[in-house]
Amino acid sequence: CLRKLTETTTEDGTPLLSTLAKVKDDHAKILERKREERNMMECRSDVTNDEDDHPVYPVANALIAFTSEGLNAIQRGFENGESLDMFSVRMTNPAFYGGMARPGIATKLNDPPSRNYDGPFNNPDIRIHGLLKIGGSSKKEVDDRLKLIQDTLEHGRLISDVAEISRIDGWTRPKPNRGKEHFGFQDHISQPLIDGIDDDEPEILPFSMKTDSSLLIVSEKTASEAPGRLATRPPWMFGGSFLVFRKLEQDVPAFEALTKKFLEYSCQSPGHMGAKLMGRWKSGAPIAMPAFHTNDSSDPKSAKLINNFIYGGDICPASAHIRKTNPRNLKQSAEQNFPRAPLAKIIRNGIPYGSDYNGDPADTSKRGLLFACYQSHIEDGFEQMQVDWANSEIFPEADTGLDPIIGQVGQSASGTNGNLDTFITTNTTDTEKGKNNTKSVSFRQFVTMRGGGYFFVPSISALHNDLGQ
Ligand code: N7H
Repeated sequence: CLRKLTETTTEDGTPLLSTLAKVKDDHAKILERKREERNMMECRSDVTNDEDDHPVYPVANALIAFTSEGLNAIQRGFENGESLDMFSVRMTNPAFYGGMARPGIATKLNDPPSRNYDGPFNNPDIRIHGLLKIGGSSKKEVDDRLKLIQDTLEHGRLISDVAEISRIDGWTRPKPNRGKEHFGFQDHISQPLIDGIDDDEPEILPFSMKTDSSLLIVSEKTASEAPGRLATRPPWMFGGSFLVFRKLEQDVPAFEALTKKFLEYSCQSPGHMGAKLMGRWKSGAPIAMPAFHTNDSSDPKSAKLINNFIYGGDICPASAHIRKTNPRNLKQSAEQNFPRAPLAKIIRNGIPYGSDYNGDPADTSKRGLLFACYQSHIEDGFEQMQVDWANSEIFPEADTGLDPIIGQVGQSASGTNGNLDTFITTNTTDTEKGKNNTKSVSFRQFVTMRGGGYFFVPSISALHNDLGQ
């Protein structure tokens, strides 16, 4: 049935499943294909315009990913003696194999107990084998694509006991907050630039963000550098990537209540306090750039163009979310203390869920971010960022404090989040350097994990040749 899925095409002839490009592909070909796709989109006649008069292309894309339990289930179904070499998968990818709740890591992630997750993650009887991730220009496109996939699966009678697909919907927020997450910040600005693939996008080239593709896509190059020493990654994994999915609930009133206390923290406005916590103003303008030390940029469209900066003074606190998760230019001492830091590269692609907060503190409906990120080693990527950086008060140096946005301190037995302690700097000019300008901030953690998992997204050819026996 997996083979059927990879062979199925949509009406316009594009493959049903699109996944990350195979790393061994000729990079020139990938670039050429990107250009062709762009041209094709520009020539399409079936486009409508949105309220801002931007073209809306009726497109959808999908990927399929598996947990280690899912891969084991596929292996058990093989009838011809073929093997996915699950021993090597396990030895070389312990984080993926053991999962997000494995002993040893759960306490470091500080995730809440699974009984406090949302369904289906709170049901210990549900064994999650895989994930279909479908993106589209409208709900209709997504529904149609899902139906096509379900029909293919049913028709193939292969996963006949897929009892139920548990569905989680996310969507871009309505105007004027399109492109922003629930706290109100422009998202999807900064991503690593993949060597050989993003070379034609110099205008957004940030210093120190060029990334070897092998940190994002499993390749022959890193097969033997994997954490387990007794094995190498089986070749069918090459060209695939590990997907970390987390449903992260955001307490918007709590975030807003904290930023309204801006005077206590020597900030100039709630927006300024938010920028100190995030490292960017809501428009996306980085507070570390001189033009935005005290002012927001009003044009979110320029956010990508102003991603080319490094951290110098203390205007952007070292704890700020974007500085914690991508410190860009670490001091030599920090590089020595955190030698694996250069390997922490992820491609993020999350989407908000839940309705917009209507400003009424009595609004108790749930909302947040369906966080997704890709990497070639979960230990070096997501786990290093969450455990060693965001949850640590000493990254990149002593007295930095936790990441105020995603730092996790754990929950009490009754399900109440603990207090998160961090520091922000109060400087507004680069001349006021030094630790005298820091204020400690303590508040109840306002982002809460509500479930998720570790998945492997195989390449199209692996789906076709190796998994779809
Ligand atoms: Fe973050 N937010 O919307 O408030 N994140 N993030 N993130 N994040 C970033 O640069 C946010 C989360 C990274 O290169 C921006 O695209 C929220 C996790 C990284 O300068 C904003 C949640 C992890 C970057 C947010 C959340 C990361 C980044 C600025 C959870 C990894 C790039 C926009 C609810 C463990 C930094 C942008 C760089 C940027 C938000 C989660 C990582 C606005 C609300 C779990 C690497």
